[in-house]
Amino acid sequence: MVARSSEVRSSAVRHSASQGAGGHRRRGAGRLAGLGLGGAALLVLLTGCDVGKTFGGFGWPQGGITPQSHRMYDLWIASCIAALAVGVFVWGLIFWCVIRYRKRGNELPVQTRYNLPMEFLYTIAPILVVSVLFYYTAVVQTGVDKITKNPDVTVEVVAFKWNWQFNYRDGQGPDANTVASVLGTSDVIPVLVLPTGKSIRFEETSRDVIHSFWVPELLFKRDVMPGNVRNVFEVTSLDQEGEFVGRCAELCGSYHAFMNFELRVVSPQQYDQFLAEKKAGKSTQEALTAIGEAPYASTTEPFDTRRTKNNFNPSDASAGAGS
Ligand SMILES: [Cu+2]
Repeated sequence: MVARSSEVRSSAVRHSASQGAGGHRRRGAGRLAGLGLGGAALLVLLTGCDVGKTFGGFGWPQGGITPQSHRMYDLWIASCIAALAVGVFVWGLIFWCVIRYRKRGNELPVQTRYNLPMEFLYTIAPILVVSVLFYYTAVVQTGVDKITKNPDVTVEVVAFKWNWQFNYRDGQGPDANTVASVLGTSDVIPVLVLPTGKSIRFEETSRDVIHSFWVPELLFKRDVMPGNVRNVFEVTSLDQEGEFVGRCAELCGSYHAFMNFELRVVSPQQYDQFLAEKKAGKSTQEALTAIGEAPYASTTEPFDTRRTKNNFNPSDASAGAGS
């Protein structure tokens, strides 16, 4: 009891003695905070506008070909910079505290529990940070999910084990008609031909299990559901001509890994001609040749199904029956 009261007394004495140093300490904390923020600002300045490029996109894939992909990329980069700024500030505070308040003797240090401004700060600051991140995430996500009334092109994506069919439609929804179609087989990779500079709606449906339509350059994938579900998404434009590999991104069975297609982005004139050729009854390969494009996919190739009667025979009950 005696020891305790003397401890309290000595603490009180020290507390009053350190009042003068309090202002000094606050200035130190302010300087440190300023240093952290200044460091983050300097980092941005030194690396120029495209910070993402300097740091390899902070792990996010680069080279998106739609406005949506660029907005998602920018959100990611901004979030990383915000996270790093907060990180530098917090790490700075931790190291400053470790050094400034290291143990100097056996006396109890000044206790600062129930410091209201401090508790207010570390309650409000995280809420603010999360609110800002939430706001921009909601804005970008709403933009990515936006569906318009009259997209320039509507294509129905039909997935099945283990390939794709792309139906060019004359309208939106399940009641529209297919005017031309591209079908993948075990021997030929399906090529989805689409124009640059046009808004495109993808209406997805599956014939069997859940698949996922994924073109890495769209920085986007969406599940393709069986039944009456039509998963719909749109891109406001494709900004770059070229060949881009497409994949199934949902484990859908034995040959899931080989369920590839190719997205071929061409000029609007080439696209119109391609569609006209298809409507006239040409095959996809003939139509591609007619518009001066390579007839077959170049980003991926059909795989060997190895389904011969020797290694795939469902009637052979002894195989896998556990007998
Ligand atoms: Cu699949």
